[in-house]
Amino acid sequence: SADSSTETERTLAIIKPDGVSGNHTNSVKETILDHGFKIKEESFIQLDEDHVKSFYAEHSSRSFFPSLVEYMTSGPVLIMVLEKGNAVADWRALIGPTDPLKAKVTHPHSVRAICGLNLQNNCVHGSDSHQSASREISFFFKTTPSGQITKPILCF
Ligand code: RTP
Ligand code: MG
Repeated sequence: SADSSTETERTLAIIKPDGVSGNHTNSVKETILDHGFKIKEESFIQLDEDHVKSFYAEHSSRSFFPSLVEYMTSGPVLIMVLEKGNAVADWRALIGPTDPLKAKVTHPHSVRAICGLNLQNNCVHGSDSHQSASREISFFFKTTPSGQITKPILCF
C-alpha cells in the first residue's frame, strides 16, 4: 500500500476540566482506542487565561467567552494527539453535538451524551477541520520535520 502518511490523519482531542474531575479520562481513552485511534502523544496540563483566549480566539466576541475561559482554566485538562484515517471527522462524530442535552436525544452513544453535563461543560474537545487540527496540534506540541511529535510546548 501507499506510504502510511497518506492514509493517516491527526487531530487534537482534549478532555476538559469537567471530564478530568468527573473521572471520565480512562473511559474516554478506552473509547478512543476501541475506535481505532492511536494516541500519539498526551499530557495533563493546566491552562491559563491567555492559553484559552488564544486557543478559542474564534469565539472571543461571543457572550459565553468569559465563562468559557473560566471553565477551561478551572482545572487540569488532558490534551491528546489522535491518529487514524479520517481522524478529524471521525473524532468529531464520536464526541457528538456540542450540547450534551441534545446529544442524549440525537446521539445517545456519543462521548458528550454519556459524559457531558451541559452546553458549556461538555467533557471533550475535537478539532473541527484539518486546518484547525494543524493549528491546535502546533499550539500544544512540537512536531519534527519527519512528523514525529515531541513533548508539549505548554508543559507544566
Ligand atoms: P469544541 O471547540 O470545544 O470542540 O466544541 P464545539 O466545536 O462543539 O463548539 P464551539 O462552538 O467551538 O464552542 C466551543 C466551546 O464553548 C463552550 N460553549 N458554551 N454557553 C454557550 O452558549 C456555549 N456555547 C459553546 C462549549 O464548551 C463548547 O464546546
Ligand atoms: Mg469548536
